[in-house]
Amino acid sequence: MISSDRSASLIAAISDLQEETALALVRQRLAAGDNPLLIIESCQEGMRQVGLRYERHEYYLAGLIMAGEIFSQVMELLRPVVERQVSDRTSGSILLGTVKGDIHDLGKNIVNMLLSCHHFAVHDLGVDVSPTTFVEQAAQVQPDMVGLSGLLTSAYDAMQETVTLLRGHGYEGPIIIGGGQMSEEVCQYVGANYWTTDGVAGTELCRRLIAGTRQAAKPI
Ligand code: B12
Repeated sequence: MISSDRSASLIAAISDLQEETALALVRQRLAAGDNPLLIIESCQEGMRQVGLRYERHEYYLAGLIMAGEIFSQVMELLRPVVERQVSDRTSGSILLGTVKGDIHDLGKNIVNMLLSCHHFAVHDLGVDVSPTTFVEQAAQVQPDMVGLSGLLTSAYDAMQETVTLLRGHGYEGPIIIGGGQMSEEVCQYVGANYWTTDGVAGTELCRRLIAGTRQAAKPI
């Protein structure tokens, strides 16, 4: 199978919630030497399709849960490969969390993994994190940057509240928002500095910020 066919099959397997097929395809792609970051990309597209099928009422909550479980298992397969392949010594620290009211964490966990591989100290506060907790932890950890994750439309307000509180308490570092529905418009509404819908690009941005090259990075 050529690479684009493997990618299409994996997207379809996730979209159809075919767990065994999806895992077999990931193993095949890894065995064929495919870049694990491209495998993550296919999985993300598969998850996006699950979301669309949920919107069309083809799937219900159970479908979202199942998709989440498949994705978690795929990540178990990919994590050691990503960890082996990334070998640079960038260092910096980030305070990361999914904002209040939102419990989606698969994307955030990918970003955690990618940044950890680049030797960032990642202080992951988990999910449904209140603005106050972000502020308390920022004061304690003194991170180089803050990353807010959120997938729900309702997360925009929680993000805005978090940014406002962080700034009000004197946090001056960059604030990056990430999640499938982020955009320039959302970024402006929230008052964040950067936005991304892609974990690999987001990781690259964090590395650039640490390297001090804060050139125009929106959109990334
Ligand atoms: C799986 C899933 C779930 C799982 C989540 C499991 C988990 N442990 O995360 C469960 C079942 C819990 C769930 C619950 C719900 N979900 Co849901 N879910 C999804 C689904 C299908 C996939 C999300 C996902 O994991 N994608 C894959 C990851 C890798 O992508 P990602 O999160 O975007 O992350 C990438 C980038 O955005 C970026 N990134 C993410 N965060 C950050 C942060 C930083 C700092 C950086 C740099 C980068 C970055 O890096 C990642 C890698 O590239 C989406 C569909 C979609 N289009 O996203 C719906 C979706 C997000 N869910 C939706 C809904 C409605 C719900 C529920 C309200 C359903 C319900 N009736 O209860 C609840 C809400 C619960 C809550 N309070 O949060 C809607 C949201 C609609 C909206 N506009 O608000 C979506 C869009 C589905 C849809 N199309 O309708 N869901």
